[in-house]
Amino acid sequence: MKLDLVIRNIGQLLTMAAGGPVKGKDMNQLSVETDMAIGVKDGNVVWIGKDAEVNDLQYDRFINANGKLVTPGLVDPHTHLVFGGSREHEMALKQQGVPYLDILKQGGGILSTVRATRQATEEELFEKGMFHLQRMMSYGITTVEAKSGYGLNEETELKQLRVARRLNEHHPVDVVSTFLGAHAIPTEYKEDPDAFLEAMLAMLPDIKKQGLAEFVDIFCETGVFSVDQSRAFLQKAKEYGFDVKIHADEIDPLGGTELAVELGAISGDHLVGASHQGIHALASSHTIAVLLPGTSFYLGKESYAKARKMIEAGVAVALSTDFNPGSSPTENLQFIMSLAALKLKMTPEEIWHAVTVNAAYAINRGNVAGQIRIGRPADIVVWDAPNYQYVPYHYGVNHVNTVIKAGNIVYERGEGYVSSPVS
Ligand code: IZC
Ligand code: ZN
Repeated sequence: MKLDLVIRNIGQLLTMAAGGPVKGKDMNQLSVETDMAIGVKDGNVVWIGKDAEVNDLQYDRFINANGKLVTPGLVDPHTHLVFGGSREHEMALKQQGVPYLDILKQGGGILSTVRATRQATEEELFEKGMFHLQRMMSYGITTVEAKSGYGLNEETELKQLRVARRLNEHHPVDVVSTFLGAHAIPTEYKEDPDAFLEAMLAMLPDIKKQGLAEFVDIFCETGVFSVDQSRAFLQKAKEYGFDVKIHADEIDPLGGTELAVELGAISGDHLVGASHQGIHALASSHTIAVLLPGTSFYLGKESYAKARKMIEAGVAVALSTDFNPGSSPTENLQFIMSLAALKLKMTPEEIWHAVTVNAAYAINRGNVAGQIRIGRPADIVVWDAPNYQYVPYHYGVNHVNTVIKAGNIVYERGEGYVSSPVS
């Protein structure tokens, strides 16, 4: 059999192979193979072995990993990818100490992005989405979740979801869609949030029929939606056949973590204010904790999610950028890996589980993404890093050399880049 592609001379290979989400202390157990090679055919991984054995293989093309690190493509399981405009004008307010939720209460924040997204054409949103997606891919992301939630009416929510679908079709990165119609209370429903939630629920049969979203999410937060509203809303979403996610305990600890477990959510996201009970409930559930330290960092908060406590309790933790124009405007998941090390005190071993296998399970892609395995799509990153610890350590810059998606080379470091010497 002649292979399409072989990646040779891999100094450290992390396959992240696992039979399911990796929980608690197991997240610190990382299998590292040295002097390896990977063979790809028809988009899938078909061979993994020692580099010395490659001489027996036939192949069309090869990539020399130069003795460096190779991992699965990264998975970003929580982003607000499709939106109009940007919010740099809010930076001054933030510097003056105006809290995120106050900006929202004054009609800014999410509502400012809602106005821009309603005004934007579908084509404009698509072009902008492509731009951000391309940048994500350059940082090593090969699968991403994308939420709606900047329409808050039927017309614009559907527009956002259609854009996400088109992005999935036209860009190599896989885009997995979530309906977040319950992201904020739009001005026109200010006096009657329950009627707004009814209107968002009424969209679900059509979204299901058109296959426009796999998950339904809600922003459970002070001044947005309460725990009771979130419970009723997500229960209905489940009845319509959706898996559910929840923005829980991000800014104020309301008990959203417990609600995520109670509902059997595929993930509970943020969890900064998760209670002791909430953390233990998570540990004995199938719900994955998606932590987004970029938002604590960007909003200048003292408190971060208690990742150590979660991992010690036995929770499966994933990490994400939360890419959005308000609380985390960055596509750089590698920077989030550094924040996870510095602020969440996660080990490099835990961090790699959190951005690959666990992140894939958090968006129901555990069987196709987040692991390098025979018979699975070849979603692979060749890094310009001598070892896996190096990526979270050397912060704020891009360590990607080559990105391979479903066997195709989709991103290579541009000309003028000087590769670091092998240490
Ligand atoms: O646009 O501010 N937290 N939703 C909940 C966000 C942040 C996105 C935004
Ligand atoms: Zn979010």
